[in-house]
This record gives sequence, C-alpha cells and structure tokens, in this order.
Amino acid sequence: MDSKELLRCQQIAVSLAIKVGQMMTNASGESRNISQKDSFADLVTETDKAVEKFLFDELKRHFPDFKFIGEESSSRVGLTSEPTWIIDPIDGTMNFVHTFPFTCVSIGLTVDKIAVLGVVFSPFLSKLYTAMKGCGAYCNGRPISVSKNCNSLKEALLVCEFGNQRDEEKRNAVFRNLESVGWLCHGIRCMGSAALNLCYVAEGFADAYWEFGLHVWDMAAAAVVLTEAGGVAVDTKGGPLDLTNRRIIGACNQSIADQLGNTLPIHLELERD
Ligand code: LIP
Repeated sequence: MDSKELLRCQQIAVSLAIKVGQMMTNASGESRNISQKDSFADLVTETDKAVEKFLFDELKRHFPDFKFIGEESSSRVGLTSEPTWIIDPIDGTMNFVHTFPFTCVSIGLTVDKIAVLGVVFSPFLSKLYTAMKGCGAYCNGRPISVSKNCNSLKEALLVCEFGNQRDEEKRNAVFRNLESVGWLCHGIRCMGSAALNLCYVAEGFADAYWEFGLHVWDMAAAAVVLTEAGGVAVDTKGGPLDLTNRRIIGACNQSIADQLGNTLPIHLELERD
C-alpha cells in the first residue's frame, strides 16, 4: 500500500473514530443493555455492538476490497496478508459499563499481518492517538514520544491487567507475575484498556505494559502508536510481536522490554486468535 492510500485510510479512520466518540458519550449514563461473553467479567454492551456495526458499514463502503476483524463479530480471527481493518469498538468495556473514563475506540489496519496504522480515540479523556508506519505518533495532532530516561525496572512505572478471564491458570499467572515484578519497580497500575495502556507508554506516562490473554483487536492499532513513538512492542518471551498470540510487552525501549520479559515467571500459551 502506498503512502497516499495509507493517508486516505487514516483520514477516514479518524473521522469515524470521532463519530464513535459521540456514540460513546451519548450512551454514557443511559442503560447500556449489558450481556456476558466468556465470563461474568467479560461484558459486551449494546453500544459495543452498535459501534462495530457502524464502523464495519462505513469502512466497507470506503474499502470494499479490504478484510475486517472486529471484537464483537469475528469468532475465528484468521488474520491474513490482505489489508485488514481491525476494530475494537470499545476497548475497556468494563470501564465503560462503570463510567470509568479510561476507555476508547481502537481502529487498526494490518498489511501482511503487520499493523501499519493505528487510531485510538478516548472521548472521555479527549485524547486522539494516531500513527502510520514510518510517520511518527501523535496525540491530538502533537508528536509524542516514549520516556527516554528509564533504563532499569527499578526506575520504571509499569502497567498490567488482570484481564477478563477467571480460570485458575490465568489467575495464577497474573498473581505470580505481579508478585515477581511488583516489588522490583516504582509501581504498577491496572487501568482496564489495553489500547490506552500502550498509548500511555507511547506518550511517556508509563515505561512498560504487559498482558496475557488479550486479542488482536486490543493491540493492533496501539502497537503502531507505540512503535512510532519510539517504543517497542514485542512478544513477552522476546522477539517480534505476533498479533495473534494473545500476549504483549510494550515498552519505552528494548532493554526494559527484555528486563520485564525475563522477570515474568509465567508466559501463558493461550489458544491463538
Ligand atoms: C479488554 C482490554 C483490557 C484487558 C482485557 C480485555 P475489551 O478489552 O482492553 O485491558 O485486560 O483482557 O481485552 O474487552 O474491553 O475490549
């Protein structure tokens, strides 16, 4: 895909994300018609579904030949090399349900299974993150950069998530990893949106984030924001990020990513997307 086409993709994704922001704020405070998915802590609201339909319809109109993956409608992800829009209509649904403002819409585009464009918009935080491969990362139109002076876990503010699975293997992994890393760093925050966590590392507010159990739609868009802000998005065991293998370390630099990955005692192997 050439840069002109990528720019057109970004312009359309941004205009749609802003419209989605309006849908999210309009729904806030109203009954959200909530249902459970895989566990009592894995929820979907009427707004998630409405946003996903809106984005699919609009993007299909502009890009009829592209493929589409969305959290609420793609049972088997099957990421291919084709240009693919990857949508999380509301990332941080649990926050949305509770009116905790750390929630966003996430629109990513992959080509050859690599994320090349990311648009992440949080209407409640008034933050619009945008990035295209090779063109830098921006928040509300201003360039952003990862933190520059963090060289050891001892000086790092970290972000992680409990996630929304509740099985014993996952619970054990979360607590053992937290216990191993938690006392070695400046602090740990768990805020409930994978996409915004990655964007906060991109903006230099935190130094690294890790999670096991997330999906391609939680990370595709924001991984571009992070890498374009000078950070790294990698597999927890090291090596390149695989968008379909359900785990990520996003960090301000490779050394912090390696230190974090080497400190985590459990690297969950989950069924791939
Ligand atoms: C959620 C994430 C959250 C993570 C959960 C889940 P959803 O996305 O952003 O941070 O811990 O595993 O993936 O379901 O709100 O789109």
